[in-house]
Amino acid sequence: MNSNYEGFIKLLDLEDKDKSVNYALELLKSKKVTLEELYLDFLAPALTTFVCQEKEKEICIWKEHTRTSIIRTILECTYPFVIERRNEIKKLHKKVVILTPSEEYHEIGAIIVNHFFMLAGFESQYIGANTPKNDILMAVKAYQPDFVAISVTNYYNIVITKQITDGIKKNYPNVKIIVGGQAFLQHGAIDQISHDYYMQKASDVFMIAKEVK
Ligand code: B12
Repeated sequence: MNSNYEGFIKLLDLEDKDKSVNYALELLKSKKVTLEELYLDFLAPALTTFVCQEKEKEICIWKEHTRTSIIRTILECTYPFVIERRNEIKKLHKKVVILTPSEEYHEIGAIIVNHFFMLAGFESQYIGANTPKNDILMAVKAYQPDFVAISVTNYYNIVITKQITDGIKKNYPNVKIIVGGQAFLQHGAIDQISHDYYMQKASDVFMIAKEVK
C-alpha cells in the first residue's frame, strides 16, 4: 500500500473535501504517484472498501454519497493530467465509446476506464451513465467506434446489458464489445452477454492497445 493512502483516507473520513482534493492533486503534481496509482490505489479502494460504522447506520447513505462526491471531484480534476500524458504518447487511431447501461448509476469505474483508454492512446469518449439502449445504438451509428466498453455494477442490469450487446452485434457486427465491472463477478453473468473482451481491471485496456498497435 502507498504510504500516502492512509493520509488520504483520514481526510476522507473527516469529509474534508478541500483538503482531500488538494492532497490528491498534490500527489500527482509532485509525481509521488502516477495517474494509474491514484485511480487504482487511492480513489477506487476509497469507495470499494468504504464501510459504515455500526453507530452511524442511520447516516450511512449520505456519508457514502459525500465520499462519492469528493472522489468524483478529484477524478474530474485529474483530466488536465490525462491530457498532458496523452499528448506524449503515440495515438492508436482507434475509437472507443464508454457507457453504463440504463438504470446503472455507478459510473466512477466507467470514468476511470475512460481515462485509462486515453492513457493507452485510444480516442475515447464517455457517453454517460444510465444510457438507454436506443441512445447507445445511435451513438454507435454517429461516432462509428472500433470498440464499445460497457461497465456494469448491479447484477440486475445484466438483462438490459444483454439486449444492448445483442443490438450492437446485430446492427454493427464489426464493433468489438468490451465488458467489465462488479456485476460480472456473479457466477454465470458473463456467459449471458455477447462480448469480445471481458476485463475486470481498468489497466487491462493496455492489453487491447498492444493488440491493435
Ligand atoms: C458509490 C456507490 C454508489 C453511488 C454511485 C455514484 C456514482 N456516480 O457512480 C450511488 C449512491 C448512486 C449508488 C447507488 C446504488 N448502489 Co451503490 N455503491 C457505491 C459503492 C460504495 C462504490 C462504487 C464505486 O464507484 N466503486 C469504485 C469503482 C472505481 O470501482 P468499480 O466500479 O468496481 O470499477 C473498477 C473495476 O470494476 C473496473 N471496471 C469497472 N467497469 C469496467 C468496465 C471495463 C470495460 C473494464 C475494462 C473495467 C471496468 O475498473 C474500475 C477501476 O478499478 C459500492 C461499494 C463497492 N463495493 O464498490 C456500492 C455498490 C456497488 N452499490 C450497491 C447497491 C446495491 C446500490 C443500490 C441498489 C442501493 C439502493 N438500494 O439504492 C443503488 C443502485 C443505483 C443504480 N440503479 O445503479 C451494491 C451492488 C451490489 C451488486 N453487485 O449488485 C454495492 C456493491 C454496495 C454493497 N456492498 O451492497 N451506489
